[in-house]
Amino acid sequence: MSVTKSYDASSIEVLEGLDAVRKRPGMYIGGTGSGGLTHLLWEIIDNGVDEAAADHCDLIEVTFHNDDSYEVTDNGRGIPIDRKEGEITALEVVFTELHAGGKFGGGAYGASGGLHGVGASVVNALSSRMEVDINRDGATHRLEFNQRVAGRTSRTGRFTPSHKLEKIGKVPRTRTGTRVRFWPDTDIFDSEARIEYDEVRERLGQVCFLVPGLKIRLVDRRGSGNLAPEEFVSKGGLSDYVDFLSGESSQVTGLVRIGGTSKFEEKVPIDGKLTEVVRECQVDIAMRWVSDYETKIVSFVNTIPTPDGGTHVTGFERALTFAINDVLKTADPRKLRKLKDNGKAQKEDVQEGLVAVVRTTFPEPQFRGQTKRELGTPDIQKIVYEAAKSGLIDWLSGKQRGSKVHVRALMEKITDAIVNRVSTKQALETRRKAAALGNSGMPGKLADCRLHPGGELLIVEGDSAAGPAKRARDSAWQAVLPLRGKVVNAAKSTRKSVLDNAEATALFTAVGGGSGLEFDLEASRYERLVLLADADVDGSHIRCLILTLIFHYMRPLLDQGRVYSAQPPTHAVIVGQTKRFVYSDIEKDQLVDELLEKGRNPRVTRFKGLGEMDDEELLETTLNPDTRVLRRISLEDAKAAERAFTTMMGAAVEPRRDFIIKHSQAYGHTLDI
Ligand code: TTJ
Repeated sequence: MSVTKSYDASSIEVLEGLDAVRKRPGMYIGGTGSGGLTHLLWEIIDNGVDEAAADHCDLIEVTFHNDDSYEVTDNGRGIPIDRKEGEITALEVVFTELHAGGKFGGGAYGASGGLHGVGASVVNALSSRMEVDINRDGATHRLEFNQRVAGRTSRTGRFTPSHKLEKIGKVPRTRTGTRVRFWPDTDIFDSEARIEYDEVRERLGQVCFLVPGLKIRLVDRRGSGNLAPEEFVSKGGLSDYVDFLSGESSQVTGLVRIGGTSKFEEKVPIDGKLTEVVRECQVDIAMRWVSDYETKIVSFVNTIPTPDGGTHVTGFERALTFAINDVLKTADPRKLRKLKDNGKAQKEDVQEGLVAVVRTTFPEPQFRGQTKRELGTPDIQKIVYEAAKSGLIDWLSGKQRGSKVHVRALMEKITDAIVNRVSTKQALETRRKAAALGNSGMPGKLADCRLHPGGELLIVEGDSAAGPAKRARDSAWQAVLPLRGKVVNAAKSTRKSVLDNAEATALFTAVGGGSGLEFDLEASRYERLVLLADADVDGSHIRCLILTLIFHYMRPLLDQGRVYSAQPPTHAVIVGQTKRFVYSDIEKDQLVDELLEKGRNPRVTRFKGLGEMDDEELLETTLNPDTRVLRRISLEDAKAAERAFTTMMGAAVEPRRDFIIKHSQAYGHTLDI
C-alpha cells in the first residue's frame, strides 16, 4: 500500500474490514465473473432505487463509461455529509464500513430494496477507484477513494488521503442528489467479466414498473460515445407491467388489481436479544388472463425480484385456486358435471394464460436458498392469501363495473382447461397401458442400466435370449429391452398405427427422445442402440423391422452412427479346451477342414438362436466389448435393409439367405467399443 503517513487507527481497521471482502468476493457478490461484476452495479443502483421508492427521487441515470467504469446519479436527498467521528463523515462511513446496513443509520427507509444491505462499501472494497459527489446545501461535495482509501485527487492527478469533502462547485439549494462512479478492480475480476448492457436495460425497465413515476435514463458512452440515452418510465406501475408482459396476446379478462395492508409480528435479534417487532406488509397484485396457455407470474419483494417465488407467490396461488373453485361450485357448469370429482380446478387450470405481478413490500425480508431468489418470510403467505382471496372473490362476483363479461369468459376458459386436462390424462393413460409402462414411466419389460446417457440399449428379439442377456450383461451400462410382440412395419404404416404399436412405443419410451420429426437426440437416454437378433432368417426379419422403425422415427441415431447390430455366431467349433466362434456355414466348414487337416478332431455346436447359448457364450459373443463383434449400421444400410426387407416379404427363402450373407460380409468388421 502506497499511502501510509496520514493513516489513523480507524482507517486501518476499515481497510482490514474491506480486505475481508477482497479475500472472499464470492461471499458478497457471488463470484468474480460477469455475475459478480454486474452485482457491483446493482449494489449502487439499488440505493438510488430505494431513495425513489421512498418518494425522494424521480430520476436515476446509469452510465457505462468508455474506461470500464460505471456511474449512477440520482436526484434524491443526497447521502448525509455530516461528521460522524472526528473528521469522518457519514458519507465516508457508507463507503468504508461493512454492514453499514440498517440503511445509513437505520429507519430512513421502511422497506429497503437493498438485498444485501452492505452495498456501497462492498463496491468500494472491489474497486480500484471511486468518485462520489453529493449535491446538498447549495454545493457539490466530493469524496474519492483510491484503493479503498478516502481522499482527493489534485488537478495534476496526485491522490492525497483525507477525510475532508471537497466543495467542487455551487448548485441551487433545491438541487440535491448523489452521483457515484466506480472503477471495478481488474485485480479482482476475471479478465473476461463484463456487465451486459442489455441485461442492465432489461432490469432497469423492470424497476420502472415497481416505482411508478421514476424516470431511468441509460447512457452508453462506450465506443463512439454518441449514442442517444434510453429512457424508461412507467406511470401505471404494476398494471403497466402486466400489459407489457401480456404483449400481443389477446385478452380474456381486463386488468384485475388487488391491494391490501396487514400487520404481522416477527422476532428479530436486537442487541443480541430476540425481540418482537410489528411489521407492516403491503400487498400489490396486478393480473389478467390472456388467450395463451402459458403462465407468467412475476414476483417481487420491495424492489427485489424473486424469480423462484416464495411465500408471497404460494399465498397468491392458493388463493387463486380456492377462489376459482368457490365460483365453479356455485356456477356448476354443465361441461364439468360429467367429470364428477375430476371437475375441480387445479393450479394449472386456473393459471392457464394468466399474467400476474405479485409484489409485497415490508422491511427486512428473509430469503431462501443460496442465491436468494425466493422469499422465505413465513407470515407473508397468509397475508397474501387473505388479501388475494378477498380481492378475487370480489372481482369474480362480477359486481365491479364491466367485470361480468370477463368473469364469464374466464370461467369458460378455465372449464375448458379442466376438460382438456382430464381427457388428455385419459388418453395418456390408455397409451401408457398399451406400452405397459412400469411405475418408473419406462416400459415394464425394460431392464435398465444405471448409466445415462452413456450406456447402451440392447434390443433383444424374443424371450429366450432376453433372460440370458439380462443375466450376463453389465447392468451398470447395459440395458435390455426384449421385443416380444409384432413390430410394426414403419415403412408401410401411418404414424398413428406406429404409435399404437406396443413394441414401437416401448422402444421410443425407453430411448426417451420422442419420435418422428421432433425426435430429440440430446434427450436420448443411451449412447448407442445394439440390435440383438438371431443369425437366422427370422432374426434378420425383425432386425429389418427395427431398423426401419429407427430409420423413420429416430433417424438422428443412424445419422450419428449410434445404431449397431450384434453379430451372433452361427457355430462354436471346439477342440480340446479352446472354443472358437464362427459366423456362417462357410466359415464353419473352412475352419473344420483346416482343423481336420491338422489332424485335430473338432466338435461343432450349432446355435439355432441366441437362446441356445449359455450365459457365458452370450457374454463373450455379443455383450463383452473385448470379445464381441458389432456392426455399425449406417443410414445407407438402413435404407438397404428397408429395400431388401420389402423384396423379402413373401419371397422365397433363397433371396432372404442372400440378403443375410451379403450383409454379414458388408458389415462384418469388429468395432472396438
Ligand atoms: C439517507 O437518509 C437521509 C437522507 O438521504 C438518504 C440517502 O442516503 N439517500 C440516498 C442515498 N440517495 N441516494 C443514495 C445513493 C445513491 C447512489 C447512486 C449510491 C449510493 C451509495 C447512495
